[in-house]
Amino acid sequence: MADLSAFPITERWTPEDPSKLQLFSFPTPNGIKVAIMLEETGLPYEAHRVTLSDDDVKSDAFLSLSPNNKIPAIIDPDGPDGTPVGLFESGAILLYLGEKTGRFLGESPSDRAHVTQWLMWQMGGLGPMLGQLGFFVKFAGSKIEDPRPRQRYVDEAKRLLSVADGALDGRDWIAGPYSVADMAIAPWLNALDFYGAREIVGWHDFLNLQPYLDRFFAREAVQRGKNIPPREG
Ligand SMILES: N[C@@H](CCC(=O)N[C@@H](CS)C(=O)NCC(=O)O)C(=O)O
Repeated sequence: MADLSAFPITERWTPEDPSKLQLFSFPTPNGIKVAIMLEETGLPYEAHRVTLSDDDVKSDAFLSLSPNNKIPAIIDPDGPDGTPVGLFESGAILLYLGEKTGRFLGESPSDRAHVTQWLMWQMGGLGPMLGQLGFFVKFAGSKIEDPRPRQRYVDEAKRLLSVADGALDGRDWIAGPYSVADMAIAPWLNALDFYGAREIVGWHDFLNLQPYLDRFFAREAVQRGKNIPPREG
């Protein structure tokens, strides 16, 4: 039986079976990427709900694994050198799980380079920009009277959507084969609905995006992973 006692987070979010991979997360776009990958690969895991409240993400227990105070984070009891490994940052976790299982990183070296490219595009562009758009459209930023910050993110979101729309022209998945890049990008595109921002970014002008989301959410593993861990309970 694996011993995870070296990870202080396990004192608060306690593994039932420490031989399984431990996921610490919440069902946001960044969180569900990892749950979807775990469901797609079939790796045995346990999910622990870490809410976005300071009591959770800024607790000493959580910071001991994720010093950036953000979900998701994992502990893999069966790390690459045979000892447990802890990781935060969803993109790094997706690459790690892809390498561990040999899946969803692309078949050829060229595919893999493109999968990495699109994953980085999501991590450095789509996620942060749409997150800011959400702040200015749905959350506290919507009370700011100066229209310029909001417009800046509306314009940037439109630009990014046009990039994704172009890449999806004539193909089902963003980098060729279905990959971790899709698991990272599609949940963020879907977040525009949650933000109530589809109209202002002209979602329906991008003809390839809704069919892409429909394909993504038709996958059984995505249907399961999108609610892991459950928001309440
Ligand atoms: N770059 C990080 C971003 C993660 C992130 O932004 N997580 C949000 C939820 S989607 C969070 O934990 N927010 C809590 C906080 O900022 O206090 C990743 O991809 O893992």
